[in-house]
Amino acid sequence: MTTLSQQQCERFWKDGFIRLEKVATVSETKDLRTIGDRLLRNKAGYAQGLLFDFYPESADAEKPKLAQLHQPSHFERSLMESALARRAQRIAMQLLGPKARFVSDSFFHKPAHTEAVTPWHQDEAFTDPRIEHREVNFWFPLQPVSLENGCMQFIAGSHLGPVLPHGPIGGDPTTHGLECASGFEAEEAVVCPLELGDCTIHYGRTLHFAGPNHSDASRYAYSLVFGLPRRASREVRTFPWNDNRRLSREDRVQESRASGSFWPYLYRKVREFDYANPYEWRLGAKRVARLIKQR
Ligand SMILES: O=C(O)CCC(=O)C(=O)O
Repeated sequence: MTTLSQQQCERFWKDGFIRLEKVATVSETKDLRTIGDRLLRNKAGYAQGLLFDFYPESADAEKPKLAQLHQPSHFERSLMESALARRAQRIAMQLLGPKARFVSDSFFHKPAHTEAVTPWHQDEAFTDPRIEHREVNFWFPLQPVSLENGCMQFIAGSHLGPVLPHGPIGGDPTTHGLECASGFEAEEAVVCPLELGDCTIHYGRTLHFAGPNHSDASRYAYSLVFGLPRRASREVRTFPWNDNRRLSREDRVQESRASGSFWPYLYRKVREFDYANPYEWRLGAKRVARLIKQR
């Protein structure tokens, strides 16, 4: 599957998500699994705060309940240059238009026999409310997924409403993960089991969840996010759950930038900068002004 039919595009915009078959080849998912396994085993990104637990990071950092490695393509260039990433981008362009570009990727790992769920959330709840994010997220399981090992579930049409109130998991301000507790009916969830090579795509505002992993094996997933150029939000809104957070991973981000990782970080920012978007220049100028003020 390399292109969406008109009917599939319409279904995506009606429901806020879609389930697609055979987007990746089995060999592509096996390669992804090998890469993800290696990066997670080597703790790639931990020092930079890119590898973290969605749940409160316990003293036993060896055993995250739901590990997320954000931007694995920073460590494994081939991920962004793959035929799969290009295929996904073509589909993203069908949904969002020709300006859709790569935003980020992530590996997720949920260990065997865990009750830990990926709580109900909207990806947009993690963002700055002053900025409008128009993004689509491709989620590829790296083994077949069902209710038993934590497949994705969605609330159809939830992307048409507002960003609902969220809070950090368990009310712990050091936790990366957010959960949405109200404003929807979890019983209405659409469960999306998938075979190897299949994926779901959801919009950044669509409510989603993945259940516990009751199987004997780890559950891996790889996600690819594409978005339109960012612009100022047309709504005046606040996401108070993002105020006063003290993410444990953020401490590592700051430490790593202070201790030598600043230049690679700056290099990446310069390379990934959206030069054609005047709004990004405004945001960049504000950020530099803030940095100068802090020194
Ligand atoms: O893999 C998971 O359990 C969660 C993935 C997710 O929430 C996402 O990709 O937005």
